[in-house]
Amino acid sequence: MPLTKTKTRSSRVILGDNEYFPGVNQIHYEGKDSRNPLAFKYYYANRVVAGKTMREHLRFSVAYWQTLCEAGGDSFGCATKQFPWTQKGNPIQMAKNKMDAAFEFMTKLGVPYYCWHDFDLAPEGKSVSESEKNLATMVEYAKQKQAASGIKLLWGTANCFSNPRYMNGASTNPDFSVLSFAAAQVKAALDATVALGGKNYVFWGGREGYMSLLNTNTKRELEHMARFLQMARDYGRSIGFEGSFLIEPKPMAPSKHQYDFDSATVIGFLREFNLLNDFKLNIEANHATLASHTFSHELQIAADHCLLGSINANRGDYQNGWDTNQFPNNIGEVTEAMLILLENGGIQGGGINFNAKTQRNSTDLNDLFIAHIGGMDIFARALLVANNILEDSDYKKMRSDRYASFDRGDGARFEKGELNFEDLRNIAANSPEPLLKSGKQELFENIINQYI
Ligand code: XUL
Repeated sequence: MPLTKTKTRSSRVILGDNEYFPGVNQIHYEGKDSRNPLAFKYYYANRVVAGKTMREHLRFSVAYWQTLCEAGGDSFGCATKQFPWTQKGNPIQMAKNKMDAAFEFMTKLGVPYYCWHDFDLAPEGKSVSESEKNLATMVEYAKQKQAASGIKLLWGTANCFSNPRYMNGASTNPDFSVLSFAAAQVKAALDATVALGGKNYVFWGGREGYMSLLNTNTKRELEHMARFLQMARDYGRSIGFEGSFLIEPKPMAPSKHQYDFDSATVIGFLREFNLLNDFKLNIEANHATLASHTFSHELQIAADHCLLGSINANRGDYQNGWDTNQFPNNIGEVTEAMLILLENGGIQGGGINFNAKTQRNSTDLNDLFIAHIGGMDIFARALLVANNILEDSDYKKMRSDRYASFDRGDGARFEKGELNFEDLRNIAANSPEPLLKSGKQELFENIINQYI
């Protein structure tokens, strides 16, 4: 719902008492020749590509913690951004101001979804009950904002990593009482997700791992994590949550080793503990880099198992070994990602959530818009390029031709399970030496470049 200059009732609910971005109007598509930094060059929500609108393909989401809470502080210096919604005052009033700013921002940007951690929305209380009460208050406020703006909740999650009690883990903590506090938090966050019609619920295991193997019983910790997830799943289903539970792989940071290391590790874990029916994966580009994988590798492994639930869009820095959470801007990388999405029928129930922050020295309020516009444009452009590659080039055929020997004869019998190991030996013994067949890697790379 675009915000209007003459305030309608809906505009008033979205904006609250203050307008936080008065210099920014509704962001529109102006095309690739536009010089306006506050306009889309490629993202045109209603443009139809491969049978669906861009809005339906991309399902963009704003990450509350990165956009509204991340003020530029790092371990060498305090915050650099003076957000007008984070001045000192009554904590609930401050949370409401932040939510006013969030819905104004998201409405002007034109994104259909948002995501939060429990304590991004509401201040953490001094007890479990006080935290629950604060969250419930903010959920009621969010309900009105969602209804007035049409913006929906893509996923909720609980921050079970910032509070000092979680320094040795949450569900994997060796102290049972800490595990019970994590459960209380996840229960309240699930209640809030259901109350706000959330499509998914995310588990990112920030401190579910270890700092030193010497003091860690990995077997017990992994079994505790699995039991915790099964109980959370059962509770979620009992209160009517019908969406997917998502695990977000990440190999390290803040822990030295995190159990949800990468897609393949998480899939093995879900299979071992019988969670595959309810859980999918939330793949983040920067986490893939930290695992020494590409973004597209992580997406492909998840898609191969029909577990590609959602995406955290961002990028890391190839020289730094930590999470820089920059906005995506690498057209080659994002095109490869979109190829995987298009070939696998899209994201299953999730969306593209900008888990990315404007950097420490980007201190203008409108930098938040510029960063998101860039992220949305790069995905929109990559969608167009990837669709052209699939519809117009030899890319798909070249790849399937490499496997043609499995489409007929003994290769097809092998795939159907009709040969035994001795049969394979006899086939080899009666065949000439296989010809060397080029993998054509550079040609594949050239095709991507040609269509960009
Ligand atoms: C941390 C991270 C989190 C999760 C949600 O690296 O990506 O923001 O997305 O807890």
